[in-house]
Amino acid sequence: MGLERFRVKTPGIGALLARSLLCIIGLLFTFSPPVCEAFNLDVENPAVYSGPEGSYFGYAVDFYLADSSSASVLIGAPKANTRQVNVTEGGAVFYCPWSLSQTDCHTIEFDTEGDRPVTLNETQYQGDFKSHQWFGATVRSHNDTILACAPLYSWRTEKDARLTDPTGTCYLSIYNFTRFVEYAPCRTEISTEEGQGYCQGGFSADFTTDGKVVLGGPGSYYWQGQVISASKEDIIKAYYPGYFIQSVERQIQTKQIRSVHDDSYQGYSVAVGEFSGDQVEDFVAGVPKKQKMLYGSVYILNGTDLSTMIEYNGEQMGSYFGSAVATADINSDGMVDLLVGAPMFMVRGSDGRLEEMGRVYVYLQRSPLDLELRQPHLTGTQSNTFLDFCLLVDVAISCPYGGEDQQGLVYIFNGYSDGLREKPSQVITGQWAAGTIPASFGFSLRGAKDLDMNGYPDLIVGCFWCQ
Ligand SMILES: [Ca+2]
Ligand SMILES: [Ca+2]
Ligand SMILES: [Ca+2]
Repeated sequence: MGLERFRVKTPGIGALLARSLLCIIGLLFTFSPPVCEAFNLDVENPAVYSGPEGSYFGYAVDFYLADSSSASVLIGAPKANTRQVNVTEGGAVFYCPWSLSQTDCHTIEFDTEGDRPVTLNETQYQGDFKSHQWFGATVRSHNDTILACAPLYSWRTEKDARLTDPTGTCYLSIYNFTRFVEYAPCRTEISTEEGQGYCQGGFSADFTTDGKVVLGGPGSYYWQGQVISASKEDIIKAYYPGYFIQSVERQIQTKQIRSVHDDSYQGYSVAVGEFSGDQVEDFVAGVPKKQKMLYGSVYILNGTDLSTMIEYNGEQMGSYFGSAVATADINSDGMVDLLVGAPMFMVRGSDGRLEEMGRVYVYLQRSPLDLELRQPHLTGTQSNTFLDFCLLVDVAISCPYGGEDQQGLVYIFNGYSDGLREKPSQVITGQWAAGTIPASFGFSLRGAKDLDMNGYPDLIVGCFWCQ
């Protein structure tokens, strides 16, 4: 297991890079203007962080920049063992202070408790099921706040029938590790698969610029999926230890719709950005199994009420269009643009066989609610891209199982006034011997933040199976 951090060493003149990342299953993008022409990530001297064997350390990554004087890296290890009593592989998030020489990471104590009991009809039952909950599969930071989720967390509903519902749960570390609160918006009375019982809240997550939390829960309502959002302040106010069901003021969520939308997985991926022309940031939700033929969709949801403002559909059956979404101002015109990944997109190879190459779609925002799909699309050139893409304006696109030995590849594409360049400016390869297990280099990516304070953004590449 390892996690590589690359420093930018030789940026072009006037380069202040914008960079964004998009990954399928987690996705990444942020950016800052202006677009630059040339830069290189220093891949010779990456800082490498490692975690416990088998913990999937690197499954999720993010920067943590709580103040201007320190920088660090957050690393999710969803199969890590914790000190929680009687919990097996509860999962953890590691905090790794940035330094080239030092690799001492320690876990963040989001939740130290084992499974909590619940009393029903004067009988005590096990209320939580935290073993194998995948805590740390999703990690996002916003200033001095960290959101980390366990999408496979289950609880015993407060119903007479003994049900355990995988609602998922999330925790926030607030005020720079001084307080921790739980946020489990799918743990409601609307249980079982017809309600929010199979929500897997926190399967995807993001923060708006002003610190609102947005969660994807792709399993709600017979896997229609849903998107839920609340402000950090309201989540903190609603938190009361010991209560399984919380009522968060002003929380908004998408509702159940017609059964034809069952099994479409809305919220498999989420992102934020301003698309409607007001000052309330909107949400992008991937719906990768939308429609009977699994073409997949992406919705742009109004940030005020979550109504669907725009819907884009995939072009190929089973391509998993929307399993990764990302927002960034790729062409530096001041308006955020949208990137959508379809990792299973098939292309006919030279031998005539169809191969999963993956494709990324770039939608440039021309004016509010008016996005233009740029051509040509970025299509993978290596088979076995399987899951990923990350982009950078510079967009990084990763193919965690790409490359001849499936050791994983990360491509860097430069942005320009009319979108993204067709050819990558840099290709980074996983730097370890290929083993029998695909290395997953690039499974998670984050960029656009500056760790070593040299003025150039850095890139974190997670690799949870690397040896
Ligand atoms: Ca808006
Ligand atoms: Ca733009
Ligand atoms: Ca830097």
